[in-house]
Amino acid sequence: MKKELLYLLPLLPAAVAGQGRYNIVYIMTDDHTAQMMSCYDKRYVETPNLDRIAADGVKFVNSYVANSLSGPSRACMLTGKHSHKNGFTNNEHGIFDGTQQTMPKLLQKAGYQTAIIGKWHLVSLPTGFDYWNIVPGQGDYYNPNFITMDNDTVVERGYLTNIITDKSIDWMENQRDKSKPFILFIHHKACHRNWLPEMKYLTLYEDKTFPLPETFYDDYEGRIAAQQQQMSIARDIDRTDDVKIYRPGMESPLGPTHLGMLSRMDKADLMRYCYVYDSISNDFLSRHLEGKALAEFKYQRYMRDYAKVLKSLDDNVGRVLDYLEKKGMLDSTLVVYTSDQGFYMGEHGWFDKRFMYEESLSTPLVMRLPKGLEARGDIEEMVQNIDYAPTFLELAGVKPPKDMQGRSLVPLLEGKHPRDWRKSVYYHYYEYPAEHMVKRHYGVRTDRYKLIHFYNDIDAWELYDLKNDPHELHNLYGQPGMEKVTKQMRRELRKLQEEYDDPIRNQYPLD
Ligand code: SGN
Ligand code: CA
Repeated sequence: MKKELLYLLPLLPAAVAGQGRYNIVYIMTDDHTAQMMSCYDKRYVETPNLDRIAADGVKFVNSYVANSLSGPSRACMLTGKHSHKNGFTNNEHGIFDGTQQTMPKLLQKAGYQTAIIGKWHLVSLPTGFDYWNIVPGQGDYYNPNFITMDNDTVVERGYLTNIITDKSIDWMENQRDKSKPFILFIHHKACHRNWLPEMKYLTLYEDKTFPLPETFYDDYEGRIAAQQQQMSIARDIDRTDDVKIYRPGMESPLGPTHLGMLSRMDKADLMRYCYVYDSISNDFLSRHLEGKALAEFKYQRYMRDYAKVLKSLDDNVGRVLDYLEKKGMLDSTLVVYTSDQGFYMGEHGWFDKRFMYEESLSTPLVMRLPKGLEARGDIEEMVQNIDYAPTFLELAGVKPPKDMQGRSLVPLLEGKHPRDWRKSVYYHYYEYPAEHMVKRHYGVRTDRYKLIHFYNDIDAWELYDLKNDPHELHNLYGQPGMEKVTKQMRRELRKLQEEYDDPIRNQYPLD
């Protein structure tokens, strides 16, 4: 018997060990945040299909990323390692070293069929997959390009979220080797900027007014890095590409300075798009909004378009669940839904992510569990995207290699609560100077406190008491009375930097 299979036997629940190994369907979206998922937060939208996953399984309520940006997050997921170990620290200069050890490669070796469809964003071409079909870079919503395994670029007709799902179902139904267990990565562009809706949802949410988050008018007092960002809805969101305001007939998609991102649309769809967005622009131009009224107008446009894009995503997750149900595969398949990071929906006045504050450090994570994994409901333990690789390996009966830095979530999925579970998470963000101008920083979060150090061309510390200040408005670093907590948090940070072997600790030693 193969070594990998021997490892499997004592680990897997008896029912499953008898039937063969679990399949894994891993659905990852882009920039989808827990505030916009009704099983986490009921204020804004309904996401019935995403909620179905949690209802039949578990919802992680303390789920975090290691580096809140697309490429880095994907690299953490594939390798089970923090950015400084997998080498992909930022989108702007990163090329993923595809020769390194990854979870799909190890699963492949253990007899799994591996496939990835959709956004890849790691610059080098995928390795470790029996099948891949990816979009270049960020991908396009309308009539998108796809890169095939022969490295050809092909235009596909339609709306990206639907196409990725069609391809995923087709792979499961017609292309895979059905004698083997499989892992399928379904990676959506939704809900990434610029938020372009599917035709059937052009007017959805247009009559809805979204409540402003409490911190929309944050003044960033005591937070130097936050004062210097460029991701404010009031100031930085793009008037044409994001807010979709233009002078119809002059700057409109049909006029002389047409919006590049719409250039892929079919003519008939473009006419329908203009019919809706011309009237929004005309209405806006007639109102001459300023100050808060203008900021709030932009916020409503942002929320509506984001919510439209999300609606198509939710429908398509429902299609995958229906397919698995129809084929009788749910009992043998772990379905994971997550995002590459969280996002600001107007909190602190922002869109985008990157900061170690709660909205973008967190990421939604729900799992529909197959037969044999008994946990249900909310899981409170702190988990991180470096944990996915060891989890999938353990479920496949493969021993996670020692150099993986994440920890398998399988005990949590079995309903256990290991007493030695991590008490804090480590975070490190690198992409600066760059779009949105978020300073480089690293930090630690425990269940109560968060300590952040912004570094490079700045040297600023922040400390938050998440219990008394959940919105992170009051920086307590250096405040009288916080000496003991500061010392403990610095010690925790040093411990994690040593454990994860982050070389930044040599540049900024901690006492
Ligand atoms: C693009 C976006 C940014 C976004 C980055 C990274 N600008 O550059 O707003 O922060 O992607 O996003 S856009 O005008 O081109 O849309 S990530 O999720 O891929 O990391
Ligand atoms: Ca993203």
